[in-house]
Amino acid sequence: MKTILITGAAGDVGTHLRRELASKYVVRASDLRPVRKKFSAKEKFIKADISKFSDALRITKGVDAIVHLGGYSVEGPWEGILSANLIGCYNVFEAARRNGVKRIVFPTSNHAVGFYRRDQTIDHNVYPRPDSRYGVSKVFGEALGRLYTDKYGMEMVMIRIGNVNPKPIDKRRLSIWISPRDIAQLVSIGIDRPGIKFEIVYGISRNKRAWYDNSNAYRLGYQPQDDAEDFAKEILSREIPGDPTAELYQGGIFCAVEEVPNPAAPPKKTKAKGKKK
Ligand code: 15L
Repeated sequence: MKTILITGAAGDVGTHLRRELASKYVVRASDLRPVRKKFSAKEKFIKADISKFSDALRITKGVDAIVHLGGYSVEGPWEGILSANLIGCYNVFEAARRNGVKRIVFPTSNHAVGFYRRDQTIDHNVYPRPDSRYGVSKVFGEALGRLYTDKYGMEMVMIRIGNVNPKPIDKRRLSIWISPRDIAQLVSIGIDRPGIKFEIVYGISRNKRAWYDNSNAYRLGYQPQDDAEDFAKEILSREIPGDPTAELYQGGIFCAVEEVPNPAAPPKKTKAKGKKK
């Protein structure tokens, strides 16, 4: 049985994966915070901060493959993204190389390509169009993976994940949803399929409303079991139209412009409470 390291193991996706993969691999789970539950007697938890290289070296030693989920999984402040997603990702890939771990599965994100429009179908060859600092950090991970394949012969599977959930939660997710068992299948292909150099696939179920041409995943043997369409009627009946920019693009609300405070602007006047006329 292969031993795999899952970083960011205490998060939602990490928890789904540990449960689904518990009988297939010996799982070494790592995170800043402890995992709430272990899914097999063989599962081992190691607390680690991947923004420290010494921690990354420690956790990657002696494993057959790495599923690198660790880091921010949504938009966040630049300092946090820089430390967890860029420095953290570099540390894990470089530590893997030094420890002789060849295979990395990197769950990147739909937000690496979130500025493609919803009326477009995109495949694994499109140029990235990140929709956020978070999306940019995922593009960084994809580029770093490409470098480590081309320069060091490492084997990389980049899964641009849509949204992992037991059920799709809204209209946008009808296009990008992936069930826990489908993401587990895709990650297993990423760990086990021989002959991988560098691959990009989309982490979605067999959704009727998909924006992605996921033929590269199918070529590698992916056979998704689920389709978000089974939940469409229920979801669409309660859907309220959202921000028009967000509705246009695949990344949704991540594409909306944030209000940036202008330091030169005079402070806004607030109405004083209880002032006499
Ligand atoms: C992601 O990349 C995030 O990790 C997840 O939390 C969701 O925001 C998802 O994308 C999504 O777009 O629904």
